Amino acid sequence: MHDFTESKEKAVAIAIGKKGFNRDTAFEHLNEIESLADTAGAVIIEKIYQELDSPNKATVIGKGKVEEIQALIEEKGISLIIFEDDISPTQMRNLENTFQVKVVDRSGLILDIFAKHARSLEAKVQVELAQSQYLLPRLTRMWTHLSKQYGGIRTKGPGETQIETDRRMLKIKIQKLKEKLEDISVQREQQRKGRKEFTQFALVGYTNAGKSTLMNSITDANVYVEDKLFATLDTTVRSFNLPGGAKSLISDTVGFIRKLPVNLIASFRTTLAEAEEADILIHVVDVSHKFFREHIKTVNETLESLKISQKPTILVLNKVDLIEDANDIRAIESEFPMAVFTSASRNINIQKFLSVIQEKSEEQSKILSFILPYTAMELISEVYSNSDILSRDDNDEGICFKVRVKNDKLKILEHNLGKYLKK
Ligand SMILES: Nc1nc2c(ncn2[C@@H]2O[C@H](COP(=O)(O)OP(=O)(O)OP(=O)(O)O)[C@@H](O)[C@H]2O)c(=O)[nH]1
Ligand SMILES: [Mg+2]
Repeated sequence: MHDFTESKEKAVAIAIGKKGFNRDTAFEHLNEIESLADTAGAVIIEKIYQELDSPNKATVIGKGKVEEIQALIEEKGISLIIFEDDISPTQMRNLENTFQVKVVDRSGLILDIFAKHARSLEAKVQVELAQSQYLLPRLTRMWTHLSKQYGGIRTKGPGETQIETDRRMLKIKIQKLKEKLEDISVQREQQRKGRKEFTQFALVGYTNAGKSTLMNSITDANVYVEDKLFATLDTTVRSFNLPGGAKSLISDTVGFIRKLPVNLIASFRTTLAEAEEADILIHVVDVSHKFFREHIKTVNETLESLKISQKPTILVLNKVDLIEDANDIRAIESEFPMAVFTSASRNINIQKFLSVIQEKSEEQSKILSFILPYTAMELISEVYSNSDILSRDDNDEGICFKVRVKNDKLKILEHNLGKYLKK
């Protein structure tokens, strides 16, 4: 991948949209690219929006725009062109040949950021897999990074045989990375097994919404927080106590964004598995963002694609401290009557948030109290494997249990406990 980190590269961001597409939205998408570019280490000198009903097959933008950008490159010392959406490998190649500077598209840019932020082995393997898959059809470009790695591709004009060799090597690498990921996912699955007895919450949401800040405000996780996109790429799981005392688990993981590259979602499956396993999702939104409704929609669509949109979900409208007009808050309150408003960074409404998640968790499970005789070995072990023990008191009467049982296990456990249950 391109390395933007050495110095701030000057870049031009280009978006195209069909005639009549809302310009405001188009420029918001360009602003988002600007944040992504900033995170990657590039600075956008100019944002260009072109209305086009059908993108040019060879160069995406029209001939006139190509010339305009060419002039801009020379005049302002631009070294990078960023497309707001994805473009084809051929278009990328053509444009690089014309401009003689690097051209990246949305997926390429996001992959760069992920590569830069990956810390754990798991995140690194996942990013590398997604990058390799992205790279495969684009091997003929000036991939300086790859040339370092394989010692094969020169900056320009590699021979066909060399490209074929590289492609074969890349395919082998993809296979190896997939196997590695499979191993990691088996280990993760093992770790998760031990947690089934607790109510598990998973923070999900658009990148930069404040998920990690919220996690830190209720646990001692100390997850890395930054005003950059995709600060978090790993999953952190921590326990915390609900106001009623029940121990629960909360996980913080990678954030979502519009058009998250598909191969990234696919390879981040292991990390996202935490959200898949959760009992309750906590959808965190930066409500101060002008386009927060679009963010909610994107997150919902991503949850759908992960097949977890049906899970019980709590909507948290965060960064409420940044909304100045109380009327705006009231309007949003009536639009989202079920939501909790918080400021994770200023600790506003965190107690309320905790009591809402407690309520939701109680809807998902029930507390049972009963006394079992010491001889009921099988029942005792059944209780242990199917519930969260809140208290156990061994006395003359027998073993007094207070346990939390998740709804899916409730019927059978209640049936088996039968006469021992206090009515
Ligand atoms: N004003 C304000 N800023 C907040 C609030 N919550 C978080 N932030 C800031 O928003 C930025 C992003 O916060 P994070 O907690 O890193 O967001 P995230 O959702 O974990 O982001 P990614 O990990 O990048 O997906 C940081 O600069 C936080 O300090 C809030 O309630 N109010
Ligand atoms: Mg985070």
